[in-house]
Amino acid sequence: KETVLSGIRPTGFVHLGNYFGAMRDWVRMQEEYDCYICVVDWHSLTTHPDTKELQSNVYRLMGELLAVGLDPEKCVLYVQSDVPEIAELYLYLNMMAYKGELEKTATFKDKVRQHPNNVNAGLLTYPVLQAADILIHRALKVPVGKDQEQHIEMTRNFAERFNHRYGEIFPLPQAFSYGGGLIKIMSLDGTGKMSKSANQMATLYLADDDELIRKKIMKAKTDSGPTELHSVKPDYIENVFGLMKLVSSEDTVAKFEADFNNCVIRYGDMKKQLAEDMVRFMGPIRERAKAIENNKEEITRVILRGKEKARASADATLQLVRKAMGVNYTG
Ligand code: AQP
Repeated sequence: KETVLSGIRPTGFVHLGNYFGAMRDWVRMQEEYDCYICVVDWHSLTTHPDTKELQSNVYRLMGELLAVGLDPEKCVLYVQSDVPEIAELYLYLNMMAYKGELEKTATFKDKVRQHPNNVNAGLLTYPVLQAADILIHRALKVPVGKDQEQHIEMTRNFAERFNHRYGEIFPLPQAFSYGGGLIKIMSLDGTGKMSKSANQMATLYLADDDELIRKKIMKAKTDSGPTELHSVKPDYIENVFGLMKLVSSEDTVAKFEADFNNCVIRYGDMKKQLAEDMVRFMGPIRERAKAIENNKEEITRVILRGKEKARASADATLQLVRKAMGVNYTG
């Protein structure tokens, strides 16, 4: 079986972008691959240095991962800081990464804009730590959203440089999505990707109650409709259709597509329909998450179990790495 690695930051509530961009594929992949799914708490420190809510975020996120269908019997579900081997590999990989390429990374530039007073070295080397997350299990496939594509390409570059210098230790991983193309869900206000700490009224969180889901969808950005037959949809309209394709029936989507093409679409009606289909889709996940979240002992058991398995895999890779580099002095 091929090895798969993916991660998510415990920086807030899980949203639809996380779900459709990544988590949905994780649930399917655990049936076919050796999956490692990691709550990447070290990554969250790059932008969220206040750790007051870290523990509750990690527990809630673990609960949400279980609620969407990840099964600790089928995949290794663990927390990044439980696996110190990742930090050692990160150190070695830092020598394979160049300052210039790190500074050019799109996500780094975004984060500098968002957090101008905290441009720390961890933020700059974020793609290196992510490469360590992936390479520590010698993973081949990385199911992620579109925003992560460049990071996976950087991981391949670091791995290739390492292999070239010290020997073929790492397979070269690829970003993966069952649909082929990687997914990007936009924020409902049409400004950039949906993300945990963006405009909360424009982000659909898995924890939102039914009324809030309806309210947010009814506020989603639209316009007065097309004026020419078969026109090209603006991004924010494409996004509403995109969400509909994910949760509504094919007939429903086809009806609104036809209305759009014939310039008779009523976005109010479309959003009402989307809201109802979304409520039907998200409600059961939210209720499962609520039930699991309160079972702290169960989540602790899952974390401890994941730690043991993830460390065994990480240690095996690190032995190979140290041997290849010649940093093992006592055999
Ligand atoms: N909008 C999105 N569309 C598709 N996929 C997405 N992902 C995130 N947003 C979208 C995918 O979710 C996985 C976890 O990524 P993350 O923890 O970095 O999620 P985030 O919401 O972007 O969280 P941040 O970085 O914590 O948000 P901010 O910066 O607002 O604080 C990844 O596979 C990602 O591709």
